[in-house]
Amino acid sequence: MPSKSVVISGSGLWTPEYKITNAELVESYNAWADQYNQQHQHEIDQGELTGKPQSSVEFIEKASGIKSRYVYAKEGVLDINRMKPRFPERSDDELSQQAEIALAAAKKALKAANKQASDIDAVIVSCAYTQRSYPAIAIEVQDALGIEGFGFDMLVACSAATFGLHRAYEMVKAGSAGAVLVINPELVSPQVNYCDRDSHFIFGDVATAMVIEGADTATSEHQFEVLGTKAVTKYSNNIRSNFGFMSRAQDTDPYAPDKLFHQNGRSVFKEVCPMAAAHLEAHLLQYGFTTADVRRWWLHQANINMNLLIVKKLLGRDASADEAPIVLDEYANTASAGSMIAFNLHHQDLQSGDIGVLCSFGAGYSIGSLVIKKR
Ligand code: CO8
Repeated sequence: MPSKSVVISGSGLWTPEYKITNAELVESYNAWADQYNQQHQHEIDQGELTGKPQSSVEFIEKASGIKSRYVYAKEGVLDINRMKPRFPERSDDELSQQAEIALAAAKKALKAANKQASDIDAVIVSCAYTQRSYPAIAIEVQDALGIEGFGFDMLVACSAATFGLHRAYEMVKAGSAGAVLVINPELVSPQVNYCDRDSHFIFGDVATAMVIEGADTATSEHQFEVLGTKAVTKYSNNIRSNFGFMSRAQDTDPYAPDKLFHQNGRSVFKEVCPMAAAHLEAHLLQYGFTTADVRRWWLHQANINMNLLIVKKLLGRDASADEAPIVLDEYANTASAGSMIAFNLHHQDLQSGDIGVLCSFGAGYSIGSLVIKKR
């Protein structure tokens, strides 16, 4: 029996209402740092504490390419007496914030895919964090949409979205699901340490979603055949958060900096770029393609210099914005959703037969890719 063709038949993007520019973020961080240094002047003078350094808009733009980010809740982030977003706790009977944004993206993906809830057999919520362990956010979304079948959450930090698509592809290929909804509600702002000069600018919130199904059932306008998926992980402590279900029992400060996102950014940059380039080259080779055959690269969006370097390594020349679109200037790093945002905003112009690559890389380390072909 010929192997079943699997397609991405629709995608959706939900962008939060609130935007924070670098200038706003730097102004509040610097005011907080001044206040901290004044309040701890004596300990800093005694060498017991280190003074907080100033942040700068110029550094952020040059080092990362990020100019702004969207957040679910702006209130609190810029308040120098709070330095974290404010999320009112919701009752068990209310929709959770993460399910709310997942739903918003999912509805757009279903519409683009020309699908009803009754056409979907499985829901995967794949992202860097879920706001609780259980019941799964995916099952909450499944219930809200009225989908039969099953749902589950999966966490793979920056590669959650591509790893989620990988699972969905395999499920459709194997016949265990006819159509799968993969959603990436990246609600990351609660885990950002807005008091850390080196990382306060990196992240933004967003939600993306895709419908994966067999080519035989797909009816949407823009369909991409998934030629294959490839995933790799290699353990590294260079990007880490120690917050977890054990935190309460460990009798340590649950708000300590190590319980939030922290990284050795320079090492990540140096180690991940060659890994990602080699991974992509090997993946393309599996189908007899070279990098020159790729019409569009929807790459992970963590740092513009990383993307430029990786594509230059692959192509042996600079890539144009049309070949490898950048969205992190506006959205910042949105954990696993970056390449999905790029796809959402830049796929409708591709012609039948064009080859594209979706790729993520980040904490774990983890790298995930899909080679796809416009139908
Ligand atoms: N303003 C001014 N100066 C600064 C600032 C700032 N905001 N930050 C750092 N500096 C200073 C440093 O202190 C340093 O000073 P000195 O030379 O005196 O020591 C100097 O600038 C240079 O610092 P770096 O070497 O750290 O600067 P880089 O050029 O390496 O840029 C970056 C820093 C932008 C962080 C860069 O290293 C980078 O982007 N690396 C890649 C990181 C990456 O891709 N990480 C992936 C993380 S995302 C992920 O995996 C998902 C995790 C799950 C989501 C978590 C959500 C919360």
